[in-house]
Amino acid sequence: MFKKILIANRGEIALRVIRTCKEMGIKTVAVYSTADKDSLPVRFADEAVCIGPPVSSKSYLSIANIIAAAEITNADAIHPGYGFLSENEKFSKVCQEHGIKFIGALPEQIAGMGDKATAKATMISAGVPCIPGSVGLLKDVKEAIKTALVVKYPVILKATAGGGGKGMRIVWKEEDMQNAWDSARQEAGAAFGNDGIYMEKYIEEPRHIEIQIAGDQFGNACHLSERDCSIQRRHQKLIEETPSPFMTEELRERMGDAAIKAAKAVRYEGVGTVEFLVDKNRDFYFMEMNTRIQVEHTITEEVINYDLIKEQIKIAAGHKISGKNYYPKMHAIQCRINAEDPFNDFRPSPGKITSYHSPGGHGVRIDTHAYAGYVIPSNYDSMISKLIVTAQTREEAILKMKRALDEYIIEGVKTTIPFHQKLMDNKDFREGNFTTAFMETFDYKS
Ligand code: MV4
Repeated sequence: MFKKILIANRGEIALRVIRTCKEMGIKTVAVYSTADKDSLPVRFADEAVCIGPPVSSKSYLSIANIIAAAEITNADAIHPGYGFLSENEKFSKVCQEHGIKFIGALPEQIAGMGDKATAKATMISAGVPCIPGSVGLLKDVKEAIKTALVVKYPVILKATAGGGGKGMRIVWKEEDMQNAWDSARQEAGAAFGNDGIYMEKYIEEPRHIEIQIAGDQFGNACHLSERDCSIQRRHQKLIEETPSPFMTEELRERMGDAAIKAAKAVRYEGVGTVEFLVDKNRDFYFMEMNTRIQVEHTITEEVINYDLIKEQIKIAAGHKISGKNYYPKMHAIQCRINAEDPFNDFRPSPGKITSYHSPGGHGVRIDTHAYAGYVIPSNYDSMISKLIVTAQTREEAILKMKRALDEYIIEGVKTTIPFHQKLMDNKDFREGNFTTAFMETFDYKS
């Protein structure tokens, strides 16, 4: 087992990883930018190293600074958390070259999954259902128009380097193809330095359901059931739950099998997520594979009663997994509490938390680095806390979430708590009747 892990991240996930390391008897190194010098991960880690100024490119994204911190502290592994360098091929490679275990995917797996057209080709070969569309990249708008005649409108153009909706255009009719093509290409080129575009049939009002997977260094893989992440706004998830209210035992078996196929096709090591779009007929299609621990891993932990960070560390250290799948025994919901003003276009609201009281009681979990007096820096994302509730049924989980939200006091900054309170009372949400289009019509302001 590792003796010392450096956590190349900040905020709640840095604290989350430190907690598990402590329970496993592993020493920890926090790295921090000057904006985070008074943060809880810095306080609770065994050692802390400043890696630069607030701007991420010079601290949490600086491979040289982080590797230097690992060398001087003698860390034998690095946990990247999510975001930042967690899916950076070069970082995974540099760790390898320095004899430091990267607790995440291998460089070739990151590259193979990061390029979406390549990922899709791999999944088609492995027998994982994919959305009908172009075979690989399109070379010009003429080919796009020709392909769309076969795929049939509406179609969607996607940037191969994309994710998060950048360089994506829905095209409803041939007349709109030229403009969509030009703008998708230009946006992708500017954002990723790669303007490769492929095409798919556009699936209208799908659900976003992802399967948690784990694989070990011996080729074993299993799934840990699903999370429903359909409720998003501008590709930012707002709430996640498991089991999905749309799930059936039969669909879970089929999606679980497909996710395991996906994991085995790339000999996946560690924990990861296979994202699917699910249409109204419960047909599902591979969308992306995430080679990191995700923000929403918590709800899976609650319903299968397992520490996924511990699992991740054990797999990285060479432990075998049993290969059996995990099924939810409870219902868990996570609300992302962001320092944003939901009544003002979710505008970020950084600043000092002047007063703080978090809910508690049976079935309530809070993952946060926030406290009274904490100043939320404006340099990073606006998530300040994850409120997770677990209960026997979905109905009870919603009632518990309402109760917990009512107890949650955060003053000094605007938060998404009032939004979540409205959501818990929404009829469609309560009935489990929602798709990725939910936020387009949800009137939470009245
Ligand atoms: C799609 C789609 C419909 N049809 N692909 C959005 C982010 C990127 N990773 C893929 N996305 C989508 N791909 C086809 N063929 C709809 C979306 C999509 C979406 C997907 C998941 C969650 C929220 C979404 C919001 C808008 C669009």
